[in-house]
Amino acid sequence: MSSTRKYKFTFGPWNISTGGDPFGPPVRAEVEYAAKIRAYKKLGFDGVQLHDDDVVPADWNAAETAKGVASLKKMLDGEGLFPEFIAPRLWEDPRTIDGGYTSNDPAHRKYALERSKRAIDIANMIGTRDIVLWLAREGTYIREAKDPMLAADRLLEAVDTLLAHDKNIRILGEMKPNEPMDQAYLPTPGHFLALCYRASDPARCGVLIESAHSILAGLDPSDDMAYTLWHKKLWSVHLNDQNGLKYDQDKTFGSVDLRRAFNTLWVLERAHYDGCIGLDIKAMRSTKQEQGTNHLANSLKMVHHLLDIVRSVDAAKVEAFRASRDYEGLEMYILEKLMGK
Ligand code: XLS
Ligand code: MG
Repeated sequence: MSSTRKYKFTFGPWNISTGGDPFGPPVRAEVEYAAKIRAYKKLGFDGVQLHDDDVVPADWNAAETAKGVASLKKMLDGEGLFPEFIAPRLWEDPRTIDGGYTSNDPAHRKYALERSKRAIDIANMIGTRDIVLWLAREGTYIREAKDPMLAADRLLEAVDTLLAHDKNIRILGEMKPNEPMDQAYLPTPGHFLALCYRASDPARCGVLIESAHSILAGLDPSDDMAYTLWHKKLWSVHLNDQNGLKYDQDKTFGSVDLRRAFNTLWVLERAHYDGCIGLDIKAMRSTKQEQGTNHLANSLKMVHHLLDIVRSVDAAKVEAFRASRDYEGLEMYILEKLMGK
């Protein structure tokens, strides 16, 4: 069955990067912020994902913040771009060394909450209701460092505090099992979903799933997404790819496992997923300056190519293969589709 569903595509300014990694310095010059914003439409994207400090520096006062937000909003409006979400960056400040909401230091927990509330205020000013929590440092290097049940209390308390700060916002947990922590708390979408149902307003608590994060947890992104869709709580996705259980690679969508990427889009398309499709992709460190956005263009191209394949799959044929338990036949049907045969 063919379809003409239109998706909204987004990425974050951090996806155009200088290529520095833990083992070496930057290899590309920093692209000026305004130039990054101007690149979106040309690359075929509709919206921008933002950390709080991608909008304004975290230490600006209220007046500076309001002015800074207004100026970025003007820039986005001028380009016809929408802001998809604001994510408080709770992993770079010295006060988040031991985590934000689950830090053992009460002053640091307070900082994390205050900074998150400020992220909500920024979201309101810039015009989005979605707050993404990537809980980067909420976890431990050694299990004895924190009380894991108290940590769950604190995470729930944080979500409730944010939901109470603004009655309109939605919280989207973006879970990742490890890196930078050895073990993260709430390591998978399923864990965060369970917490949502205990939140003060479950209807405003949902999930953003990033393919690489599911793969790092040994899970299949399409099944993670399908289960979350079943809960009506898949509110955003970050499509990318990942070569096994290593560091988070954020590779071009479909570049490692074409069939896994196909399955991801098959699930989204068939479930009439209506959230944004974010492409959280990193350029290879070896990429030259003038090719510094090709990973984004290529990933978007991969989404469109795979959507064409998804839309060419004959649902009746699939059902017939299923009914006759001919999974060998079904597999070959899908493989040939992927090979354009
Ligand atoms: C890191 C995350 C980050 C989020 C937003 O792994 O994917 O980029 O999408 O904080
Ligand atoms: Mg992400």
